[in-house]
Amino acid sequence: MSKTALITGATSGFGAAAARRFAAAGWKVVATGRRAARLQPLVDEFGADTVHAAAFDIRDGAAMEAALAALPPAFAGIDLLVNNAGLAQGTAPAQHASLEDWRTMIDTNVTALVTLTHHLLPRLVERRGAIINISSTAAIHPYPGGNAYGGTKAFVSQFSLGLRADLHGTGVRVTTIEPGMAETEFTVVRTHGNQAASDQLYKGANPMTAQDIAEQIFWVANLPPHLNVNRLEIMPTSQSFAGFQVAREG
Ligand code: NDP
Ligand code: 8X3
Repeated sequence: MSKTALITGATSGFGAAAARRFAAAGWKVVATGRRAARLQPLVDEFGADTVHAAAFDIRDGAAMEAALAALPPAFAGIDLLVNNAGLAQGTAPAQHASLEDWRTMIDTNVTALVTLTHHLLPRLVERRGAIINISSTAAIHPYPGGNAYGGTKAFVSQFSLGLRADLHGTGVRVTTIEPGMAETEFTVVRTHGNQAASDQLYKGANPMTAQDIAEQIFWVANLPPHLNVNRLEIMPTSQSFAGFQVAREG
């Protein structure tokens, strides 16, 4: 019998590519995101028996509960939760950053992620399922302007390890994937719609693609049940580390 994956943020980027990857391999997929018009093509492509579209704002707790309650029976037994929906907003230094942007990131990347996880944990335990949380290199490697975004992703990485400890003995696997630079709609969203800035960032950088990350999610999910990848940090070869910065007097 085919397994079922619930993938958040399936309207774009990693989530859309992962939804396609799992559906093409015979998994049932619950695809979520706010933009319903982006989910419908997945249903059209793979069929309503394979993809169930659930359009809601993941920050809206009542809408999330309603979407879960409305899952058709064939999609209700979730084997894999891919917590992918998320965003960065802004690159300003903390002292100039927008509090609204910070709250949006925390509400989406942290609060919504733990809420959905809390709702689905009983089903995942029952089915000896798996959770894959999409964090970021920003969780581990700070950079100027990363402030609250890095903080949310540090939470995701540490929460994943904590879940792993608590789920000891249940057979439920938990992985956090920490990608570096990948070209999706991420930077357009981060810059509040500046496509030129996004194009400039990725120009000549040979960044990772959504498909690259979808392949890692699929690989982790399909490992034998006795193997658990705790953390997977992955970057494009073109990206690496810079040194500490020093502010000098005078
Ligand atoms: P995209 O902007 O292409 O996709 C983000 C997805 O998140 C969209 O499907 C969007 O759906 C969904 N989403 C955002 N806010 C909400 C919301 N309030 N309610 C429901 N869904 C929401 O970016 P990526 O694919 O790159 O990002 C996916 C994840 O990967 C994020 O968590 C991001 O932080 C992380 N990441 C990205 C990296 C990169 O370089 N691209 C690197 C490391 C991590 P919709 O707008 O339709 O609601
Ligand atoms: C996205 C990667 O380096 O822009 O999480 O923070 S980065």
